Amino acid sequence: MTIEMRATEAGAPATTLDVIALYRTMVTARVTNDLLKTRKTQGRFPFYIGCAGHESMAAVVAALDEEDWLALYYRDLAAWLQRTGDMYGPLREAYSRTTGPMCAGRNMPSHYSSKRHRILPVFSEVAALCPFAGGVGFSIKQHQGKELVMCSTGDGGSATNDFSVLVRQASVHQLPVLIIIEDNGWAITTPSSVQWGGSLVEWVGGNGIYAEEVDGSDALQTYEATRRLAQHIHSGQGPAFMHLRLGLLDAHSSSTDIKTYRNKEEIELTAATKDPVKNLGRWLVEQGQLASDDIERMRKEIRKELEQIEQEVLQEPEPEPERVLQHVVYVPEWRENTPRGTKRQLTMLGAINEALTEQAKRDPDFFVYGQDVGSAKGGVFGATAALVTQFPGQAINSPLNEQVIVGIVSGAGMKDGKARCAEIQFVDYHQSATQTIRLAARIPYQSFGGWQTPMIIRTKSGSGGGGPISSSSAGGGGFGHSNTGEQWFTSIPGMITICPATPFDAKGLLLEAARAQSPVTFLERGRLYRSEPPKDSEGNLIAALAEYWNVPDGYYTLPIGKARRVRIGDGPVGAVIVAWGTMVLESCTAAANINKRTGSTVEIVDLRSLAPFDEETVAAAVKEANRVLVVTEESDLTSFGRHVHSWIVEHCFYDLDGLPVFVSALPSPAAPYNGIEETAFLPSAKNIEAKLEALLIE
Ligand SMILES: Cc1ncc(C[n+]2csc(CCOP(=O)(O)OP(=O)(O)O)c2C)c(N)n1
Repeated sequence: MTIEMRATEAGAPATTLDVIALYRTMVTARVTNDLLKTRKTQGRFPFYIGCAGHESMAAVVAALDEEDWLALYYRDLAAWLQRTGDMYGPLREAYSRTTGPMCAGRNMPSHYSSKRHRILPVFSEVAALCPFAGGVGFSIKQHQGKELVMCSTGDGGSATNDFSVLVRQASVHQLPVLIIIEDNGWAITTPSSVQWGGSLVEWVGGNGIYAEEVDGSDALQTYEATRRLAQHIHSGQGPAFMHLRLGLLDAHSSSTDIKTYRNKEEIELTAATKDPVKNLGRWLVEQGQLASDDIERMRKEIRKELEQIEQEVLQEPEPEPERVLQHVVYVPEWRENTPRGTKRQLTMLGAINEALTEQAKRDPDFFVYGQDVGSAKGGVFGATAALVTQFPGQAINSPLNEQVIVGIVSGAGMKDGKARCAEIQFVDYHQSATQTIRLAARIPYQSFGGWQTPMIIRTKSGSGGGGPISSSSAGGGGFGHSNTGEQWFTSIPGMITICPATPFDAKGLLLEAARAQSPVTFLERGRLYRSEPPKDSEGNLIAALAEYWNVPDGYYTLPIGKARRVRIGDGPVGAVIVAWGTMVLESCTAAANINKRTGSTVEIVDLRSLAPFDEETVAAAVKEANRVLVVTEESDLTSFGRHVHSWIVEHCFYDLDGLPVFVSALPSPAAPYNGIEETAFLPSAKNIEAKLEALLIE
């Protein structure tokens, strides 16, 4: 049966809905739900979370176009079925089969995901997909696409930061986003009255987003409302919001006992009045479109079909243990390329400016998004100044919200597989975006390679500004401006972390980062932004490193995961220093001083790339020198430097003459503001020289 749906807004086209097909999808969702619930109770798999009461989401999807993107949540089985028609998928994921279309059996069931069907990968973290959905909407708008992105979450989800982030992204940038709160009255045992004060429609509406409350127990009303809101978006009037009132017909999940928090009367009333499947079935019978028998027959047919599907699925393979490390991280395969451009001496800031404009030249979709980056100053440090001049429109100002920034950039990257760049002014401030960053790095693993999240996060890190520690006074960054960052990012599986020491490396590595399919954190040391090449304590240039201040014109890339070896002196190597960022300069100064005083040759291994780090080069250098120092600007707590130190002990033990020496900042929160304390806190050439000297005479 098809029915003409009214055009409820001027200019909105009337549409035809096959109501019986919609009803069948809703029944399929309910029957699948009941089967999986039973199988979980029978102990056939560990967990199930259901959709009963939320089946009208099939009507939402029916009202959208196939090209529209979906950011669902775990109750949206009906939406999955409506979009994909795939009855196998939910069973394959429940039984953890490698054939699972969402995550190949790697994640819990009900985590809907399909690149082919434009369904973004659902997280267990409630509403965590919201900021990514904003990024997809941003990209649609940038490309002047005709589609929209629909993002749904529960009433509990409406209280999350992620939800507020999406509201802000959508309203500030007027994105083609339809946000739906599926309000079933409960967040596990907490009633929705605890999630917001006043009216949700007014709350969201106050952001300039058109908002409506809709009865989700009525699938046809839900369909009509979705058409209306989609039309609002398509006509260029900005984002829309639906507060969809539903009833939850089951317990929260297979781990919850409904009777412990809901009373019998309320459960019965909900079942009697808010069941969208029953309500639509009743309406079809009243309309004479179906007989009561038809409904029962349909249910049985579907159950039989599902049981057959289940038998097939049970023959399909479960994961082998060997695949556990597959799809953790995608490090781009470096393509040999020789920089041909004329070399000029540049600062690291100059090199970064050039990398960003080179990337914009190659990819018109590339942009940098962050606070102040679109101003003539080019962000607080001027890293995007050239982009602003040469490619206006590709350096875009964001609101002061790091999660908004990361969501926009990662969502846009997921949509078309191309990296854009987020600028976080100081690495300390990434902290409000931590969840989104970590999840972006998890997406390829969770979806078993179904999705990639290319994205560069550029951020100023390390103490203060103004030149290497040994050649300048205090950086003065103080708290909030001087954390190093590697301790936060190198611990994220799936994240690539880079920390260049020289302008040449900064440009080549930043351009290579844009080729990565995994997120890259690019730690720019504030002290190195305008730094001169390093000098020894008598003011002589250290030529072995200084050459990397000469930067070629044009495009070139350098490999991620490869360290650089810098040798100070001509004789056999007496010790090797493993360092990165500012500490490479400090280490070179220390090594040059030692070489001058004692004649000893010292090698510096500049890791450049921290995750992954170049284990092969570190091992080879240790084998040659037998004595090693690890130097890090991080506080002496659990840190990346400690990890490298421990790795050397574990893997190079028999090549060592003694315990590797560890040099770091002190175990306090970050570099204090005043110069005296800051100098006491940070490692510098002086400390390194003293440790090096002791090690060499050991
Ligand atoms: C960020 C986060 N906090 C807590 C949880 C644990 N948790 C899982 S579901 C849930 C309730 C979600 O309620 P709601 O958004 O209303 O959706 P419903 O399950 O009621 O459909 C909670 C607290 C989680 N998964 N994520």
